[in-house]
Amino acid sequence: TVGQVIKCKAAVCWGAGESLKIEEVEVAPPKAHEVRIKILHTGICHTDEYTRSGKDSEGLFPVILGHEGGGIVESIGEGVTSVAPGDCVIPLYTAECRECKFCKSGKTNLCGKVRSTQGQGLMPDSTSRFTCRGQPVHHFMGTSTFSQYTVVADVSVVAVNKTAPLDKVCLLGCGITTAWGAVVKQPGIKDSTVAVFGCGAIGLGVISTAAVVGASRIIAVDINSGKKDWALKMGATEFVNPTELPGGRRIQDHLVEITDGGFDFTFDATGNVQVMRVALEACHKGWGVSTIIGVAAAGQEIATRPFQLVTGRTWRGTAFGGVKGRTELPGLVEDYLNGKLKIDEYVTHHRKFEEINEGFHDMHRGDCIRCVVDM
Ligand code: NAD
Ligand code: AHE
Ligand code: ZN
Repeated sequence: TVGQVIKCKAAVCWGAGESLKIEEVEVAPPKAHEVRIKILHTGICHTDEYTRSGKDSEGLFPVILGHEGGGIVESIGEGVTSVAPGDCVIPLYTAECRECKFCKSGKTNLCGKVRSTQGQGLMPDSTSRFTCRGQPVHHFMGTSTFSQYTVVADVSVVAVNKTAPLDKVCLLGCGITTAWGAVVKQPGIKDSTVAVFGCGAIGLGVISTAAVVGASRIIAVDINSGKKDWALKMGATEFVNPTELPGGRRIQDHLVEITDGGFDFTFDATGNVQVMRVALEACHKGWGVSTIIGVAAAGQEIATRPFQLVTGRTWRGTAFGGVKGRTELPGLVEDYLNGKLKIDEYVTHHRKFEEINEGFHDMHRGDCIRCVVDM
């Protein structure tokens, strides 16, 4: 198949709000500095649903979604040296070129090399490698893992230990890494109080990592009380459902009261801008730091009284947990293999590729942490 167009199945989303359709697609061979990957497994992240539903201001259609995949390199284009055919790989929606201003700054994991074409749903040469029913189909987040074969930039993929089970470590492509990084790259969590809003895979990962790092108190907040057992199992010390507070009490008032002034650290893992405000206002005066992980719909904006910041609270955010994928993911895979990082616990559902839309429904039902799709 090297150098040839591959025909395979992919889940195509033809328009905002539509279900995915399993279609036969043509996947062109990788050009220079590109890698074609046979995807074996992919998670479904809330961000895939966000873009499918039409809430993403960068959303483009038709598109092949998916950014939490694992696979095997099928072939490489000219000039690719970082991975080879047969390698076990994880596609990276946050590239790492090691040459751009961002990568060289030492201050961020965001990379500038392919981000603008990635945002246009295209490869770095501004064209697509996917064709369906005679028309080009957009790439998504530089990964498009809802296809049996995908093409990514060489800066957007990392080889990991060949013995790693891809149906588990695929989750390092987004959810688990994001949560892990959001905590370990934030100094001072040890012996501190932490609140986590939203107990999906991201929030639970934050809870789990905060517990490992040694937070003294971890309060999980979710409107679904079914998440209580999950949160406690992952290391939360308490659980609060804001909709069950007596007399319609405001959640931020309740949290500030039970923590003698608020938290050292809070995290939003809901994507709801009202919750982001609550998370900021639940921080302790003088030093509390609130991190936004959740992704908000197009047109949504955050608000608070500037006085909240004047009086020493910090509002920040993180993408992919601040993790540099090519440098750090192989180590996270080793941590998983050595029993130091939880992944299995998050996989509550498995779906065959043909049932991928059911996987999206699973996500909405509230008892699903992650659904892994077997390609
Ligand atoms: P999820 O849908 O599995 O979990 C969200 C949780 O939030 C659910 O348990 C839900 O009950 C809870 N929730 C919803 N509204 C709430 C409210 N008002 N108060 C408290 N809890 C509420 O989603 P996920 O896959 O865990 O992703 C969480 C968010 O993180 C999404 O917005 C996703 O797009 C975003 N995300 C961001 C990054 C990043 O790099 N910044 C990476 C991955 C995911
Ligand atoms: N396209 C959206 C923003 C989406 C967004 O913030 N994505 C996160 C990753 S979510 C993974 O599940 C991210 O990494 N953002 C940084 C980046 O470069 O995209 C919008 O609002 O336009
Ligand atoms: Zn994601």
